[in-house]
Amino acid sequence: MKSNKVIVVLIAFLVIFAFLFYWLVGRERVERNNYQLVMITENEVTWNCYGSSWEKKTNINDYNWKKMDVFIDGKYSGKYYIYHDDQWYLYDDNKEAVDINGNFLAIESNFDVNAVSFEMSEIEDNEYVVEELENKGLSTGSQLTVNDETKVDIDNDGKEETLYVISNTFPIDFDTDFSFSYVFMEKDGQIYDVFSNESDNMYTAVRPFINAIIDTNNDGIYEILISTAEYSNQGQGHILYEWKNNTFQKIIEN
Ligand SMILES: [Ca+2]
Ligand SMILES: [Ca+2]
Repeated sequence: MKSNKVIVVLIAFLVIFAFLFYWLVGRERVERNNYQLVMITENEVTWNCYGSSWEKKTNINDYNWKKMDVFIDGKYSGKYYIYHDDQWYLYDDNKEAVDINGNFLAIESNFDVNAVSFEMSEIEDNEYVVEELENKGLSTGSQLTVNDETKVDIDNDGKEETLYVISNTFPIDFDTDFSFSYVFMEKDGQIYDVFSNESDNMYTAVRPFINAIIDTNNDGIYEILISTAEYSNQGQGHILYEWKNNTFQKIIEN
């Protein structure tokens, strides 16, 4: 009887040890192997995602002549061969050049990536814009140069959230000594900030836009890629956010 008990205890220990070993060492490896994704934006940097860990790669020429899923201005455009020289170029199956009119995003993955084909439209109801401006201590009568929204079920709960982009950057017909840009989400009557940029100098201010709404890790929750344009239009920045614990968190940026 006694030796039976010892065997049971030993087996229990082995099971617990195997479970802990998998949890600490194997799980990450399994995750890395499960979902892999490469995301290429207009910068000369690619983002590679293995499970939940992201890496930046600068060897962009490795992707030359790879066939990838291409999105232009948030809309799925098709599978094209991509090629980088002084900028990114696209080619179809006959190796004919395809124009890129808009913001380019290319994706390669070992799973079926769920991305939203979305369109921005002018904000219909000002209620949450007024609330956001008040939250930021700004005049609710502030003139805007960007005033866009789109509706998406970001958190996969069956109800659409609204994503707002507002900005007073790069004005043509008015002056301002304070530039601001905010991207925020309204969910169940609450505002959640995604991106904000404020500047006293209009030449350093940046204007954001929603570049992609895409589930990069296949967990059913969409991530949001915010890209930013600088006044000079020379540079672009990119930040990927995830909705986690009721807040937007940066995953990776460049
Ligand atoms: Ca929702
Ligand atoms: Ca996700």
